[in-house]
Amino acid sequence: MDDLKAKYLGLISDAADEAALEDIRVTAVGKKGEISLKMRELGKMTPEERQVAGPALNALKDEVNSAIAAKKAGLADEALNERLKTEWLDVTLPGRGRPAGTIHPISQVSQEVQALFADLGFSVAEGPQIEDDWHNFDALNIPSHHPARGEMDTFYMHRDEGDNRPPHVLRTHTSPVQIRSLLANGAPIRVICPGRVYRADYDQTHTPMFHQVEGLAIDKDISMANLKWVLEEFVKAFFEVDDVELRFRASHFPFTEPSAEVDIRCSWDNGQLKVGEGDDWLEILGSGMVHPKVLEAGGVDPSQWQGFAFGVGIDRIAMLKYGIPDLRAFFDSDLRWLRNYGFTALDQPDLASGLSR
Ligand code: 2NM
Repeated sequence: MDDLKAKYLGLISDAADEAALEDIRVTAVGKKGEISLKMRELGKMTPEERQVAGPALNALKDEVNSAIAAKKAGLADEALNERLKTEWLDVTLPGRGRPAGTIHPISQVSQEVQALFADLGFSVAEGPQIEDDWHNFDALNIPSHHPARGEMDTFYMHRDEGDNRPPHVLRTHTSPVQIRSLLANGAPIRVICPGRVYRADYDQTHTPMFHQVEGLAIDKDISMANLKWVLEEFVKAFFEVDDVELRFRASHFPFTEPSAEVDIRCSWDNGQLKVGEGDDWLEILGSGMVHPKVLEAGGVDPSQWQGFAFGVGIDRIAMLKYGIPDLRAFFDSDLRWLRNYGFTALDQPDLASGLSR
């Protein structure tokens, strides 16, 4: 027994790797191993012999098994240490940069606008892109004979013959989200609604899907003067200039009265836009005082509350701010274009450090 023990413990201690250990295990305590065969012979012994040999063999088997386990753990540690010696990494080295994706200019500008209006106390609301015609049209004082309702501009969801459910449309603006916000929260309210909108129009300057942000501010005494100030702050912060001049041109929208289209003073210098100076005017948004019927549709009493609303095209102001010439390239997913006009994911816009950097 002592010879067996010395032999196997020696072999185990000298084993070079896990495979050698496994060989030793099979030879010693495997089914047909030397120690296992000895245990089988217990049956042929006298009871007295067996009482001595049995426990001794069991102890030997246990000892061999634990020696193998200990050696195995030792080998694993050694192997790990060897690997660590060759596979080390200096985590204090500066990053190498990676071929990361970029933030699309539309996402960037949308976040810039949200950061900027958050600073003015506006919250952000989102809503469904498929709307019922009440939220998209009726609630916004767009009667059924209005041209905007015509099949030309609006994508209607399919209805089977005889399906008389109210029509659903791809929303043509984000105003229905403001109706939903009014119905959910009531007045006073300050909210902007960014998102995708859809119109059946496709040429140099129109895509059937584009992006809008609309703003709404309702309180007891909000006037056009507040609208003008908010829009000035918006334009100054967005285009990162100290001064702007706005021009309000009387206009017409069904959901506002009075309504105004807003231009900003600018100049074009070698195709490069300069905001705030020059002899040109650039139309950038539509606005007005929310129509009493729209307030009513939003569950707000127009004899108590009033306020302004405006709508801006995100794609358009993105092109203007970042000098992007072709609208349709926005939606081509061309990697070269995305790398050129995209933004790094690490620069989230905030007012303190400058919106775009
Ligand atoms: C515009 C122009 C003028 C507008 C109106 C509303 C609502 F829902 F409050 F009535 N939201 N946005 C609005 C007003 C949008 O876009 C050119």
